[in-house]
Amino acid sequence: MILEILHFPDPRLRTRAQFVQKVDKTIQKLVDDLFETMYQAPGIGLAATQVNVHKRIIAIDISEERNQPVCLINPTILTRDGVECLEEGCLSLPGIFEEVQRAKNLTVQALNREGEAILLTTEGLLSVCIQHEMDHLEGKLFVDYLSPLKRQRIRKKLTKQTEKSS
Ligand code: GNR
Ligand code: NI
Repeated sequence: MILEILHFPDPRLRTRAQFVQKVDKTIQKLVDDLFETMYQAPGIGLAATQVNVHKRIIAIDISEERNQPVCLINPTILTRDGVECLEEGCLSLPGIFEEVQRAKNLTVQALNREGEAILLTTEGLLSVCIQHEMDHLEGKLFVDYLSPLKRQRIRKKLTKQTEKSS
């Protein structure tokens, strides 16, 4: 099922997500819907927060072939190292692309779609994407790293777009 993606400055994007207590059928269905929504958008990641579900669940696939899904439930960053500066986009900020500085190397602990504990070592784009998605779970967006002036410009641009389409 394709889910509707919230757009900045929707205040619901500022919600802090809750930990998943048990990875059951309902959670797995949500994971599948997140991937379906992410692939059709198309995006390389999607956090449950973006579809107004405030649970700590992330879907990622940075592969060209779109065949390497990474599902992270209750993710925690154990170690971070190095610096990566990439231009980021966000499905909740259509048409906005800005450079953000993040850690380059991570070790991340999470549960997978089966509810099993996994440990990931990541670098580059995958690390950036994980940090971007984990920010969503905290109600944070990449525009929060920009200057207030830049953020205000983006807010105006996106508010105008919404007015036009409604
Ligand atoms: O599709 C996406 N592309 C992207 C590019 C650089 C850094 C992060 C991302 S994530 C984004 C999809 C999205 O909004 N995820 O929350
Ligand atoms: Ni995003």
